[in-house]
Amino acid sequence: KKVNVVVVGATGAVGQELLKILNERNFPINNLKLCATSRSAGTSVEFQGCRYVVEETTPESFTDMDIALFAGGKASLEFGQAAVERGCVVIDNSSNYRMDPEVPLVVPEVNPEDVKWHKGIIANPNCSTIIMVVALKPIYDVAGIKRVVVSTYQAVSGAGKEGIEELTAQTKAVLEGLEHSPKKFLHPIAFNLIPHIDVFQDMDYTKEEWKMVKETQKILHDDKVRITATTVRVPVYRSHSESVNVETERKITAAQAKEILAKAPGVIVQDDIGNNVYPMPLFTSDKDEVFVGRIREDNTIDNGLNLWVVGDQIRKGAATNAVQIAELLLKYNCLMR
Ligand code: 2RA
Repeated sequence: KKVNVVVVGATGAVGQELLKILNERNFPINNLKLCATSRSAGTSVEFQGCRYVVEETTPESFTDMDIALFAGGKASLEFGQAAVERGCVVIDNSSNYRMDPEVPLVVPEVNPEDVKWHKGIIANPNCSTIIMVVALKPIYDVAGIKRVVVSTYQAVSGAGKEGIEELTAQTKAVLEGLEHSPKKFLHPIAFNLIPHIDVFQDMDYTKEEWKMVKETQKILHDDKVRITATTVRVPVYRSHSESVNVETERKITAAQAKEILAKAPGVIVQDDIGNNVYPMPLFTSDKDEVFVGRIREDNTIDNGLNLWVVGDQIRKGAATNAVQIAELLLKYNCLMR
């Protein structure tokens, strides 16, 4: 079956990656429509040898469409319901609906079946959450998880194209001894780390940190898993890295964890310290898998493990995950038209 697909926010970093992945995975498209804000409308984008003119998003953009992939931002608040009313299933990469109890929050390797109870909108989780939960789920299934302490090292492309441009321009300026005031980030990002992603919220944690807590519990269907996060922007172009300390319910050795993770869907274990092998963001970019290494026991507690988890946050953390959800809609036959 071929379906009609509309990409909203087609010209941004995630939108462009969505098109790349739809093409790579040979997603069965009948009609494709590309939409964006009025600022980007009129630009043309190539897809599978054809040029498409980007249209301004309106409620009518969703007429006769089966699946809408929203790249992010406020667009799904403005147009999500209009799409659903027209029988088009929304896969939304923004945080607008993620914690809505009526909206499934899906990582296909973790909770694919949640796609089945959608009421028109399915949310794609936050990038750092997706990357962590793909690595945690196989351990959760075997040993249960009591508590997670995670610190992230998030690439500038998590903040979009302007994040990438700012790191480049600032690095050049610093090397040339010139001034370059931060615009996209609150502080200089070149040769620096910023322990502040998104806005501050309850208990002095950032929204990004709360996303890792609440979204992980929703995806695992388990509010009892205790999670605490510190999220940090680092001067890396692409791929988020995470130091994850896990306290399991039952004992699991590092060797068992390696074996379980090696068999897990969407995970590649890169852990050969004898040969200095472990995941690094420079080498995981443009890949769909989540890479796990430095797998070792934490002997400060009874059932502790430490993991180093790295993944391309634009692909698995956003666009690939969204296209995988679209594939599940076809597999489970749960479109609305
Ligand atoms: C970031 N998590 O890296 C965000 C993107 N969704 O800023």
